[in-house]
Amino acid sequence: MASALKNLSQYDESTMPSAEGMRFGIVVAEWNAHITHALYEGCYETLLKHGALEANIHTVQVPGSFELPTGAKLIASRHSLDAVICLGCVIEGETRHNEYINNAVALGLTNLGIVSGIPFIFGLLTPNNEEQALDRAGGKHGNKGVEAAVTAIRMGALKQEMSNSKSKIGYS
Ligand code: DLZ
Repeated sequence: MASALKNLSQYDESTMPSAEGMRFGIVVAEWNAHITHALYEGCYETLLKHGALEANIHTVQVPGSFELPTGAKLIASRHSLDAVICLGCVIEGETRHNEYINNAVALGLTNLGIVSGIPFIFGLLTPNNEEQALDRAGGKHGNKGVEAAVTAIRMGALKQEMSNSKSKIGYS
């Protein structure tokens, strides 16, 4: 659903699993830091709000959004994690750099998730201009960092549930 119709910070709290005992990685891109740091704040606060412990949240910064998948792989190699949240903001410019970066991040995180079985969450803003970015980083459309944290908790719970279940997809 287009975010014109949706506030990215709104979700049904009554259906949220507890994040107590879950371990998270957060990777934050430094490009457009005034935006990505606002995403980070929303993300971090939401994890804590649902019971995650500060000691179980590991954060790294990477130079730009293109580096998010590599940063995500590095942090997942270092810690045992239930989900990795990637936060960045690629603003459209005069060239098509944004398309290359956004597609690379989407593909990179998809591949990491499928290969590892760890949820890698796409918390990348892809706005046409700075105003659209601000609207989604604590402005009138909420905060995509909150949405990314909510998705991470839900997927972390699914991962834990499937790890404990005998019936898995596959041949073994
Ligand atoms: C080069 C670049 C440009 C032009 N724009 C952005 C942007 O809007 N947001 C962002 O996160 N990163 C940008 N980058 C940097 C790339 O993501 C990457 O860090 C460099 O191309 C080096 O690999």
